Formats: sequence, C-alpha cells, structure tokens
Amino acid sequence: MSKIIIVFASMTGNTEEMADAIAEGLKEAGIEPVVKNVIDTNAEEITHYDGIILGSYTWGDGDLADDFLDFYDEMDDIQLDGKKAAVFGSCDSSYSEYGAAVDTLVTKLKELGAEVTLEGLKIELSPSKDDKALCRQFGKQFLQSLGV
Ligand code: FMN
Repeated sequence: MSKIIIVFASMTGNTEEMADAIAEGLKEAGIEPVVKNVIDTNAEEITHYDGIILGSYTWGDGDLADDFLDFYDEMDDIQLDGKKAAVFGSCDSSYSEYGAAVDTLVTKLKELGAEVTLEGLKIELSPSKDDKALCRQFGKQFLQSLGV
C-alpha cells in the first residue's frame, strides 16, 4: 500500500483546513495519510513516502511561509526521484503574487526529481464548502495518479 504524507504550514488556519480536507479525500479513497505541520518534521522524513503533498500559504511579497523556510533549505540535501508529489495553499488575490508559494514548492519538488502529478491547488483565503469538496477531490486525484 502506498504511503502518503501531507506537510503544511498555516498561520491563521486556512491552509490547515485544506490539508484536513485533502486528507479526508484520501481517507475516503482508502488511504490514511500522515499529516504534519512543517514545524514538526524535516525534509528527510518525506523521502520515506511514495506520495508527498506540501501545503503553504503565501507570505510577504510572494514568499514561502516563514515556517517552511528551514524545511525548504533542508530539501537541498534530499532527492525525490521516483516520488510523486502535489502542492496546495491558501492565497489572497488582493496580492499581486497570487499563491506564489505554491509555485515555489512545485518548482523545488521538480528540481529534486519528483513527478508533480497535479496542478497546484490555490484556494482563496478560508476554504468554502465547495472549496473543501475540491480539496477532497484533489486528494482522490492524487491517489489515482499514484496508480493505486
Ligand atoms: N497571499 C498571496 O496570494 N500572495 C502574497 O504575496 C501574500 N502576501 C501576504 C502578506 C501578508 C503580510 C499577509 C498577512 C498575507 C499575505 N497573503 C498573500 C495572504 C495569505 O496567504 C492568506 O491570508 C492565507 O489565507 C493565509 O493562510 P493560513 O490561514 O493558512 O495562514
């Protein structure tokens, strides 16, 4: 059975709600993912999983979440060939760099050899009921992309 980890950063809870809904989608499809706040893990841990889902809100002027910075630096010491991955995050369209942290993580995962199987999921601020349904769907589609 495939092992999937979701690692997220969330300051006001929006990206965490997305993480929970994605995890729910995976559970509905029969896989129990490990869900961790980025401050409770490190980049080496994700190398032990077949599927890696990273989530970050965007901060500053299109920056990665502060909490993600150490993890992001640690990613330089791992390689992810043969892994499948996806990225999500809550964003705010009043900023010019909409959800840029999602794009940053997609680029990094690809550089490390992972196959990013889904387009990054960007949700405006707090996920609505429909947005949460999209997140659950995202989880299910990710599982399908793993060939499970
Ligand atoms: N959202 C963007 O899409 N792009 C940005 O560049 C951006 N910069 C931000 C800078 C500041 C100081 C703050 C307070 C918010 C910014 N946001 C930006 C919006 C956050 O990503 C958004 O509020 C998000 O919902 C926070 O997610 P969280 O609840 O998981 O912490």
